[in-house]
Amino acid sequence: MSHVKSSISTPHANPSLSQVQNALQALGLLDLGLVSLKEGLLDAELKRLFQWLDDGRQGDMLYMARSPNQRADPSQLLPGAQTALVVGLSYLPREGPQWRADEEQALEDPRRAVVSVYARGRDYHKVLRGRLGQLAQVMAELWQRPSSDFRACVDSAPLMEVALAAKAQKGWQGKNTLLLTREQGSMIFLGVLLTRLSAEQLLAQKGEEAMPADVSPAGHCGSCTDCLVACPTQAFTGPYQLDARRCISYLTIEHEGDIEESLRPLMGNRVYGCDDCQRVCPWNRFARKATLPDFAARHGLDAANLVSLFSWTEDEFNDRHQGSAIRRIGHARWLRNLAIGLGNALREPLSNVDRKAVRDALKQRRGQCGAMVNRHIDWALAQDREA
Ligand code: B12
Ligand code: SF4
Ligand code: SF4
Repeated sequence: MSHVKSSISTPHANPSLSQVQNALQALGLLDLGLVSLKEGLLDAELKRLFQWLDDGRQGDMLYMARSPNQRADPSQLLPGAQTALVVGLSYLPREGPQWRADEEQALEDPRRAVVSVYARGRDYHKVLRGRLGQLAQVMAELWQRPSSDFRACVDSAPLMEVALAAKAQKGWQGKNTLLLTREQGSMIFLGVLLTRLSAEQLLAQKGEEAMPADVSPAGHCGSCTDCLVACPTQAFTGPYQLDARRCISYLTIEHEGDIEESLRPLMGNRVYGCDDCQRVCPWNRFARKATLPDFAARHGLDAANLVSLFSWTEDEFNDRHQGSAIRRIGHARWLRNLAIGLGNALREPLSNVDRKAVRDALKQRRGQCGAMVNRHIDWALAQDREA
């Protein structure tokens, strides 16, 4: 925090957005722009959200169906909010091209367990919310406003972050439904700092421009459809249209019960989240490595194998995932996901040693961890092409 404060002068007679930009840089955050909030800003997106919910595409993410109107109305989160500052936080472990090659190799090895790259290190909610809190403090000091004039939102607040970020005009919503930028592709988390400061107050100096809120974002996907084609479970029903119920990210993280049998073989060795619709995106060739150390892989999660992760006891699971988003799914869902990966490994040509290790691991767990895990273990053993 001290280095952030020292990079700007506080308090300031005539604070301006460029000082905020300095603070963003010192905090390792990408400036994704500023949106002037006004009534009806997200009306078109709200309509589409209702359509999505009507179609049942949220599956059992009950929080998405709860008060949808609120998601399009930032003033419900911060009464009197006038402006939204949108930030990004990069989480890529390596530069774009190297990351893509490493992931492709891991996906092709049936023994490997592929955990989505965003979840291998510290929980981003904590990292990003902490940094937005520091940014709010800097701004409160600069403009001499109470901290209650700011509210940091990261993911879990009921707010349509991608839609809002697209309004800020430095990025666009891609056909994979994620926010992309020319500089960093989509390999960024999004955060929003709502403030009661107006755009006019923030843009005190000449040469700074507010984005008019009603301009619709021009995308740079062009005729590309790579993400739609690459999705292993065909979760996209069209460009910008995702049926979450088929998405591996939903199935492995959000969904509590059994995973539909027809989808299991399509999941391969993806055991927590999925990066395919981002890995293939041409814009992610330009994605840069994360600047913060927080997202570095823990406990070898960037090179783990299914059998070893499947052997973790519940205590080991809780200890090793302390401070990670993965802990929230709990040990049973973790084993469910890994059992599917192990079943898919048994469908592949494996050496005798590897095949035996997979079978033994599954049999050993059978009966230890509840009915749901057992059902997935039974399915996995039934996939053995050499049984
Ligand atoms: C629910 C949710 C999920 C669900 C549903 C995803 C979804 N696309 O809806 C599931 C569990 C599947 C999921 C998965 C992932 N998620 Co998620 N998720 C969210 C959450 C909480 C809400 C998203 C939402 O509002 N969905 C509702 C539907 C209706 O929104 P939508 O799909 O964007 O629909 C819009 C488009 O269809 C658009 N539209 C329709 N037609 C047209 C036509 C045109 C021309 C245009 C421009 C638009 C358009 O209108 C709709 C309304 O705006 C946000 C955080 C937040 N608070 O916003 C994070 C968030 C979107 N997720 C994030 C991430 C990182 C992921 C994963 C990559 C994680 C992973 N590696 O496994 C995957 C990616 C899957 C994917 N391709 O979306 C990040 C994305 C960052 C970024 N760069 O955009 C967010 C923003 C969290 C964060 N704070 O960083 N997620
Ligand atoms: S995250 Fe994976 S499963 Fe989900 S839409 Fe993207 S490619 Fe498909
Ligand atoms: S893969 Fe192509 S269509 Fe999909 S988001 Fe990237 S540029 Fe857009």
